[in-house]
Amino acid sequence: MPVKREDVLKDENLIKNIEEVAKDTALLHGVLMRTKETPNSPEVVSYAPFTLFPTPVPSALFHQALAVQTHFNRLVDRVSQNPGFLEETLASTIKVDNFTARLFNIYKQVQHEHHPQSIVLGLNRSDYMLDHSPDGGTSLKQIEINTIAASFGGLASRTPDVHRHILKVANLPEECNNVLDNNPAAGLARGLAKAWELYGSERAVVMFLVEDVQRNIYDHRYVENELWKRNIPVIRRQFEDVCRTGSLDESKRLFVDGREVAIVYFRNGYMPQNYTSEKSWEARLMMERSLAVKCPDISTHLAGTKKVQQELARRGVLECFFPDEPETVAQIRATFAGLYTLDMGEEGDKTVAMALANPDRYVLKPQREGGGNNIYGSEICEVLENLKNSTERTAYILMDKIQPVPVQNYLLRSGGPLRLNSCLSELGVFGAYVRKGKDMVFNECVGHLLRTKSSEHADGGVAAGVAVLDNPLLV
Ligand code: GSH
Repeated sequence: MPVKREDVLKDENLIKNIEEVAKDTALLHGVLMRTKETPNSPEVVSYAPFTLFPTPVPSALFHQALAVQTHFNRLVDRVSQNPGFLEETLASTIKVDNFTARLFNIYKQVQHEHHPQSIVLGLNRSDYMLDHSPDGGTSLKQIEINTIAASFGGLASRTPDVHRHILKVANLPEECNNVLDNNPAAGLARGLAKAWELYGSERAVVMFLVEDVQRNIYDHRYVENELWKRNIPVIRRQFEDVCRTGSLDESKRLFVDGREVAIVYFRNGYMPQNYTSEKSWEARLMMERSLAVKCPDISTHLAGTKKVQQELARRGVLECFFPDEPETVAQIRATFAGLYTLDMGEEGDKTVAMALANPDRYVLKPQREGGGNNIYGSEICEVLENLKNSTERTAYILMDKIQPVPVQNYLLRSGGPLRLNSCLSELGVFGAYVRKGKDMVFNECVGHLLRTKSSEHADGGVAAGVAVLDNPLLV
């Protein structure tokens, strides 16, 4: 008799056995994180948090997300190349949001300088949830697109084997075929390698710009080691190292610790608190001015703001970016949820009224990355009642709240108890592209990432300690 997933979930003895197998398997396959207590020591590691079982995802929606990714790559790139659009779109935001204003300031400073570098490298991740409408239909809706430090492509390359093994031990071997192979680490590295080759100096390094707390180092190492395999040298440095030892020569080549830097790969710099002093901002400006390829450059970083996301959803805007490609426009637009401006004026006033009348239908989003910043439910009313007549409301955008169907699963987290949870998942798709001058020389969808959290948490990813790694089980 075939075993059913629901029965396995309820079989306490089996689950206990699988729990231990699962943790060992994650360690054996290198699904690793450093611990909270010793984030900078390679002497103590644990498994990165993950689900005991992969989560069912409709195959058609999964493939829809993969298929639209190269279009999103081009969209992000085109937005980043459109100063008029960026300036107009972010005009209200930068008046009230200091972090976006500082990024924008760097953008303006370098805009009027001669651009030494014509190579652009984008590594992003477009995140989606599956929305269930009252009529029973399910659709793919974009939550956001991360254009800086899009993470977990390394660990996601190792989780499919873990879940396949667990499925066998759980007597569900036929489900193994529905967990796909996945290797974003290799794909992200292909993008980095392409940009490095175009930079054209064998000795020049790829510099991962990292935080001082390095719990997620193994995720980085998978990408890093793909580069070393190709004999591309990699260094890891922090803002502080760039401040202390960084310089530009007369051709604007960037040197850090005496090494020429071909690519700055930002795995830091996306939150205000990453800039611990004025010196960090000076370092960001210096890197931006340099001949090094920046991943992302400042305009691509800005293209990933929520305000840009909201403007892109406005009628007619996508058509401006893809004037002769109605199919592309339709594919992208199909993934957009309702997005609403909070700019001052009639339209923004309407958004406020709409949110106050039905707060549970929406999410209020500030211009922040890293998770845990969004506002939900009654808190939306508190914030908007306070800000509704002030320009400060323009620091936010409003978005329809996606309504996914919860799925039962166990979440494994080092040190935490095992509990059957009602869970929600978010599907991320990694994109990589390289442009040289006007030519897109590389544009790929390079893999996926499923993350799952207990449905009691409103938002927050793996790095924030809320979600855990997962795999889609295609159904
Ligand atoms: N600095 C860490 C790293 O580079 O590994 C974390 C970076 C981070 O939080 N990145 C965000 C992300 O992809 C995008 S800005 N988060 C996914 C998650 O935490 O689940």
